[in-house]
Amino acid sequence: MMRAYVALGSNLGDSRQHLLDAIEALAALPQIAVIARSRIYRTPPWGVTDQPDFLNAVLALETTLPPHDLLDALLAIERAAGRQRSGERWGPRTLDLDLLHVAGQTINDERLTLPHPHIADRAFVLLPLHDVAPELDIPGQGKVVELLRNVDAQGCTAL
Ligand code: A4P
Ligand code: MG
Repeated sequence: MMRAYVALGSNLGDSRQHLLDAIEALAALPQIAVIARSRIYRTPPWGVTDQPDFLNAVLALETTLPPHDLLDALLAIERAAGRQRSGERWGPRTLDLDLLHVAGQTINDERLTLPHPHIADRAFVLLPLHDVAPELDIPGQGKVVELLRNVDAQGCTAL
């Protein structure tokens, strides 16, 4: 069993429902147990700012799936939610599922980077991650509670 953290985001359609459906879809997989769920946050768009606010959340999972198989499961759930890849980086999406951290592993290949490289820059990731794992150490970045002190979380509100 490995502990994994997954970030959920949506800013198209019924975003809250997309997040809840994704949590249900993950929990329904026999190789995955959902251990903890953050609050859902409304967050201003980061990166490309000319798009609707996002809803973001984080899940803690226990899983027997190796990291690449877990990524495949996340991508399948995104597709089922009608995710269209427009090609625009950081653009709007019905559902985005990012793998943040898997048992402290470091991976860098063409399909998967672990830990997720941008955790330290993003209040929309750190706030919900802090709900479920404040003491978690992100290899190469730092402890969640400390990283959160160094980002601007103004404008992010828990639903
Ligand atoms: N990939 C590599 N590593 C990972 C990983 N750790 N987790 C690969 C997930 N995927 C990983 O993803 C492209 C490929 O990345 C995947 O096929 C996988 O093989 P994608 O979802 O198509 O690309 P993307 O999400 O559009 O690009 P990017 O740069 O990852 O966008 P982000 O970082 O997800 O940012 N503002 C707020 N407030 N809240 C948000 O949730 N999200 C974004 C998107 C921008 N601004 C936001 C939010
Ligand atoms: Mg993504």
